[in-house]
Amino acid sequence: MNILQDLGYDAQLDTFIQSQDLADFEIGRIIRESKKKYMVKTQGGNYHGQISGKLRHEAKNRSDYPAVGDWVTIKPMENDQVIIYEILPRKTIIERQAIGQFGKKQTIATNVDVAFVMQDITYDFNLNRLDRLIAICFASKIKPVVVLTKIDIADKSELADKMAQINKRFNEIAILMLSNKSMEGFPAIQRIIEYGKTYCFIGASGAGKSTLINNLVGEKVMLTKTLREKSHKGQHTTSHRELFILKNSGILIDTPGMRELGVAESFKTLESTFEIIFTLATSCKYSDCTHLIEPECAVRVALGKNEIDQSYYDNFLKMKEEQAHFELSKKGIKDKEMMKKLKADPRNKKFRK
Ligand SMILES: Nc1nc2c(ncn2[C@@H]2O[C@H](COP(=O)(O)OP(=O)(O)OP(=O)(O)O)[C@@H](O)[C@H]2O)c(=O)[nH]1
Ligand SMILES: [Mg+2]
Ligand SMILES: [Zn+2]
Repeated sequence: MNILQDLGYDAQLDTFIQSQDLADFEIGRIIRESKKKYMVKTQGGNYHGQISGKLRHEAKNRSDYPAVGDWVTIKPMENDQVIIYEILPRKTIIERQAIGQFGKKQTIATNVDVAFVMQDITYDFNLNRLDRLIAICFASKIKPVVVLTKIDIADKSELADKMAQINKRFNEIAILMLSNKSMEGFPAIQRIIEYGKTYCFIGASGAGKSTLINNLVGEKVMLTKTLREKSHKGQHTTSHRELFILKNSGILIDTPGMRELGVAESFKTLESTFEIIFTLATSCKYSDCTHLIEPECAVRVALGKNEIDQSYYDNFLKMKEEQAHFELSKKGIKDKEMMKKLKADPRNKKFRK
């Protein structure tokens, strides 16, 4: 079997390569990236890739650097090192807005055919996040398949209720249910995966992306959350992107949970996600400023001057609300009266849109 074909090399790519003068180069696919360190797979094996000086000089944006899923031209060096010269045209790019940086995009993966949008159906269920993830797929012209995970620990009526909410919101999108524990729904996912096609797994941290990939590969190729399984600290288990080839089947790309799309599970998460707002907040007149109505609020001044994005600000408010709810529910405060009071407070007015 041809390794490049197992890796997803197809007719379109072949036509392009034949039309170019690439006789001096080998072709490979980026299978792993971690802080601009690359692993390239070629016909001959796996190599540590370094980008050429020319590629580095000509790179203006993050998207000009190789990403997992990219086909590249390379030349071998000593040992297991190669130089990466050029990124071949990308069929698709999954990218998202880099948070807090205008117009900056972050590449998640490239040459992806289908995105599995993973969503925990239990405590971390979040329709807005699902919205945002599906929007990313559509913006990237990649077909989304929603996978609702952990159905083994959800109760039946809860499951039905959430399915109804989802069906109301998204039509024409495939929605699957999965338990990585009982393996209910697993065969249906296996049946979707076709030889030579590339599938990227996206979704919040803890959704079960790496667990599913391990199950599909049939061995523990990715680390999954174990130790602090029950603490839901919003910490990430996967911190790099990596591609795996299934024997006689498709190609899978695991990605780290997307923090800014997730529920702010702790103040710390909120703080690191919205670093700019927290920095600005140190100049607000009131130390407990909510950045909604207070005078001399540095955040709203920055907003007025277009120094921060309206959507970034809105997202911050939304996530702050989610975080507040999360804190309350964590403390077991389900008192409806208190909720009402909270919502009646004009300072929380904007939180409810
Ligand atoms: N009960 C149950 N637990 C699951 C299921 N899927 C995953 N888990 C558990 O959920 C935790 C998180 O799973 P991971 O696969 O590490 O999640 P991830 O999406 O890769 O998270 P990041 O790498 O942080 O983005 C692990 O402890 C898994 O064992 C499921 O279907 N049912
Ligand atoms: Mg993971
Ligand atoms: Zn403020």
